[in-house]
Amino acid sequence: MLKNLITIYVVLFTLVSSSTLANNHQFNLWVSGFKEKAIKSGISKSVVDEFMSKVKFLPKVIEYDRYQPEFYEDTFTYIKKRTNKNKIKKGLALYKKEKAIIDKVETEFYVEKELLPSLMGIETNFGKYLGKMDIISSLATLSYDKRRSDFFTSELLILLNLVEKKIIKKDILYGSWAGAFGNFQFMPRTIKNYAIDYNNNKTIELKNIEDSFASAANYLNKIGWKKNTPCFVKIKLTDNIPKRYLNSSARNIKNKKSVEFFKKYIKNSNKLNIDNNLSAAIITPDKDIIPGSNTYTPAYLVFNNYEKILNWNRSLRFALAVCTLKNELKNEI
Ligand SMILES: [Ca+2]
Repeated sequence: MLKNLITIYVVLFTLVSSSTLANNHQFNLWVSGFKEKAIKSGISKSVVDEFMSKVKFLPKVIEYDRYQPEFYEDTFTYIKKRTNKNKIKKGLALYKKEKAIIDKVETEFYVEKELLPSLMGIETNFGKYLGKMDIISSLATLSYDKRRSDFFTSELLILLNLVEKKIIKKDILYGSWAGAFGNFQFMPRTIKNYAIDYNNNKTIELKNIEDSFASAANYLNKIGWKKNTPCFVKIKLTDNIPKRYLNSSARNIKNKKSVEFFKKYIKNSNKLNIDNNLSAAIITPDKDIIPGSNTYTPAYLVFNNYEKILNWNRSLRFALAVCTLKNELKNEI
């Protein structure tokens, strides 16, 4: 019996380690191909060699990619966890501490002063969880993986380019498992398109308050955030709402109509204090995701600004949490 068990163990161990070896071999082949591609795209050989010779396949990154807990949490739990009293207190403390820069950025980029602390609070718990992954290896692992290879390959090329041009410093490339970086978790393309060296020291530091707040505000402004217009309102739907109006995917918010149009499907709609002409959509974030959930509850009427937060992170719950915290902070500031 013991002998059999040992044999099984040895066979399993051999299988596992040979598959790891095969995986590493395949990954190294991918790295060689990527290096050629990067050099052809105009990145210098010295930068490519420096960064891609140390790169590692990170099995954990693939695990995280396949399991994203927010998909399994119901909306109520998700929002409650992330916008509790402690969060509000920390958001207020951050605002008080950085009032000068936050007020300056508010005026310059037309974003409400409570918006940036809310985003930072939900993204990284006010800078507490910036991620400790080597993001070159994270991006390489996800580029090598088949699921979203093209997307991550181009993110990795952009990152190497930013390092080569010394726009970001090479010794601070630690972030989330998906390659996002800094107080607001910018992906390389977002850094390239929207990040700002606000304190004028010739480098963009996304863990620094001045650069990260101005960069986040610039990003929101450029993608069309409208200051002092609503993000969402919670509603109760009537039973006769046609199913086509219910959005449960963050990929593409469909069937937008005016607030006035939707009022016939909303209980107590006379109490809604929202401009009738605003373009809106209905989301029911638990539908299709939480087993056995009631299709119509919870339901929210969402507006332009809500979709801007989705640009940031394609999760219906994430955007609801950001706007909920924003409302809470607005009441206190
Ligand atoms: Ca700077």
